[in-house]
Amino acid sequence: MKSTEFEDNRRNFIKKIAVGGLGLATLPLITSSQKEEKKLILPKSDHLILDNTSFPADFLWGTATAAYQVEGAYKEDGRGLSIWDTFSHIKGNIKNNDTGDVANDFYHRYKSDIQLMKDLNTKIFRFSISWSRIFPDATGKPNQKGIDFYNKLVDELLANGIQPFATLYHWDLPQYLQDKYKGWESKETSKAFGDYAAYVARNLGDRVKNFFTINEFRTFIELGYGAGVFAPGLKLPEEKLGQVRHNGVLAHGLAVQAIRANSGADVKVGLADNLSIAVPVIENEKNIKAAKIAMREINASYLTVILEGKYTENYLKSFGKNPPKFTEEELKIISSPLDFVGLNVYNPTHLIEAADNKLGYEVIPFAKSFPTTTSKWEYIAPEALYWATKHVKDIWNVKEMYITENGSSSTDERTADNKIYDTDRISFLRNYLTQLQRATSEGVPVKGYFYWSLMDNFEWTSGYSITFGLYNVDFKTQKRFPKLSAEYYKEVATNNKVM
Ligand code: PNW
Repeated sequence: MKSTEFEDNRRNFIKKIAVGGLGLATLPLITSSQKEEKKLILPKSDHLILDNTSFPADFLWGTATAAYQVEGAYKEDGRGLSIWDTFSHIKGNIKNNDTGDVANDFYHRYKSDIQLMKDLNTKIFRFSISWSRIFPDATGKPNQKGIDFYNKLVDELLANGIQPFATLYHWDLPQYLQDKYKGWESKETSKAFGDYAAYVARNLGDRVKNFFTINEFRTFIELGYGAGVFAPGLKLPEEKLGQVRHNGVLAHGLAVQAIRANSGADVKVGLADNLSIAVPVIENEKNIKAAKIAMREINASYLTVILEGKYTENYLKSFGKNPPKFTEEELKIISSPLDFVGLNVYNPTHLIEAADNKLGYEVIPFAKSFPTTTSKWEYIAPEALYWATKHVKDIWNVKEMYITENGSSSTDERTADNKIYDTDRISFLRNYLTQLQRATSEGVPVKGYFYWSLMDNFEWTSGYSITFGLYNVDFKTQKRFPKLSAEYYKEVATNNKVM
């Protein structure tokens, strides 16, 4: 087709839309009769929701943070240093040479920040525990003041009607483990993680009923030990990375067992994984099938081995002569049964089309013009939330899930009268939550959603320049300002609906 013809067709198309020539009959909209049909085919149950906005009655709404990103107080009350302290203090590693030394000063301001959670009408909060507050040095002796901080935090949350969900590892490895064992390159670190998990479960398990072992293997391993842009800043070759990944999932399994052995039967445990998400580029049957095949392969090193207890053949073959070293016994530990799976979902990682090749699928590239948030990796594609949860249910038959993170980074300008009209974040949320509602309305067992993040915070290598919060933070004064999205999210949490 000549470009002029293309232009003509385009113009006609636009004209047709303008005059209403392309009506409902030709556009793939859900008509009211289809909606009726959807209502009729759903079995009757209290848990199934029969409209296009509501969530199940017991659905939980919350927000999330992580220790190094908000706590600050990096030398207080006997806290040891972590690899993120070391990494952020090296000039040039972080935008504007920002560090988490003070961050949001959550260590001292947790009480007023819990009031912000309350103002949002949220009932769950996901935070992480700083390993080096609890075990600050290589002696293995716990630091009472470290655990005391989390005791106070948990008590204050419960007193305010908010259930604590604790993550044990959100990337701030004690520096002495990096120095002594090369961190995650060694199984000694996996074992140390198990011991730390046991201690935390013994001390908090009477009040914290939900634990996540590890947050986002892919990010801290591939970026920290592979690309060298996250702490500890290493660029290991693929065969060594294979071992790091294995040691990471082994640590998860050891922690699951340690938590079970050191707390009551009412304590639940899972992980928070940013799984790779295969989205069928066109939602037809053959692409959906291909995307399911792709899911197992693209998550081979983390979620697949955790939920299946084995690495896929293709994954092991990819190492040639140097596959990671592991035993059958370790695979059993890694795949210890979980109570729930937490999913961090921001964007699809793979757009998939069915293909007549060995794999059965092909990866379609993202268009250069694909929209993103202010984080250039964050493609705006709400359907990622639907497919992530749907695949995890269909492939691995997971019975309970949480969205442990989802959120948008925006420009967030504050007006002269301290208002932040983050309308892009509201649009992001409305669209992503619509896709989550689509999943729950089909019976995908998602129990709750944690918005990332309660407030702007130390966004790793981007320092304070990238903001995901519902609350804006003036880091000079530590004042918090609700964004318009905070108002939006409160409405969602209050009405249990997409608004
Ligand atoms: C996640 N990437 O990190 C983390 O769990 C949070 O700590 C973080 O603040 C949040 O998402 C927003 O970034 C990621 O470069 C960091 O693809 C980087 C990437 C993905 C996730």
